[in-house]
Amino acid sequence: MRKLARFEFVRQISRYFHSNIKTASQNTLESPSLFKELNVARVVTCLKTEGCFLGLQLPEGILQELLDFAARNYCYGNRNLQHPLLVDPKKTFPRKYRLASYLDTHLKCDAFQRLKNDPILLEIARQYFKKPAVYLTSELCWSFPNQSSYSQMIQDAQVFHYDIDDYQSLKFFFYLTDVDLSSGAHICILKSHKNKRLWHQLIGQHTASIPDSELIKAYGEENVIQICGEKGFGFVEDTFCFHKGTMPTQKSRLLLQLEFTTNYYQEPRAYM
Ligand SMILES: O=C(O)CCC(=O)C(=O)O
Ligand SMILES: [Fe+2]
Repeated sequence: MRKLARFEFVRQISRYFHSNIKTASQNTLESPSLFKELNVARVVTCLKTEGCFLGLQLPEGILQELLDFAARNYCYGNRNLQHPLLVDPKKTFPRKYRLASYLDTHLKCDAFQRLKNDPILLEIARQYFKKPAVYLTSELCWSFPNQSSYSQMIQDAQVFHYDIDDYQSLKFFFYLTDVDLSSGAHICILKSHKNKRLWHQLIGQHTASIPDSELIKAYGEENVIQICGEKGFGFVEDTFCFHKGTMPTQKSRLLLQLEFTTNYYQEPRAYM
């Protein structure tokens, strides 16, 4: 799939085929949405034109539940099971790791399950894909102020890249800590989900090794947005947009991301 999905014309053609959702954990549980205020058509239009929509908001109760979960459960330094650590979101400070992921443990958190099955989030994805959406993967992860080499930045998704996890995919991101420019703002190059340079389609995920400055030049400085927001703030992005995280310099960031696609894959690429 990855070899093909990097090409825009292949993704266009794939829209006419049925999805392979037989094995997917597609959820049709009809619970009330946490995002009743959201205008789905507006979100979908924005995703089509800009590749990104800013303005999701977690209800306070769900945010608190996720933060409690994060405080009470182990996360794993640099995603290594040998390095369990407890991080209290109220007292975060620089750590010896660059990041710490809850790996799959957050799947047992009820608040996470509500998000994963949220009918409005699924509807946004369905209308955007023009096909049923399936949950593919997710991650709850800290990033800490630290030093990072260039190859670690590539590994940690802190250089511009695009994710090829299916022919169509959307990621919902939620900040669980306050995020400003010094605490891990996510950066997106709007409109870069379409009309990519042929070379950038050809080399696919290897675009991550192109210097950020070159990609900014190619897709326009005016399209680069640095996304800040208080805890509970969220946004949704077409993963074919060039995007990246940034390493915090002051305060740690806790981020939840959920990915929806049109096809299900047994072992999705969880990380870069
Ligand atoms: O950390 C971020 O803000 C971006 C993460 C990302 O792009 C990814 O996991 O693919
Ligand atoms: Fe990414």
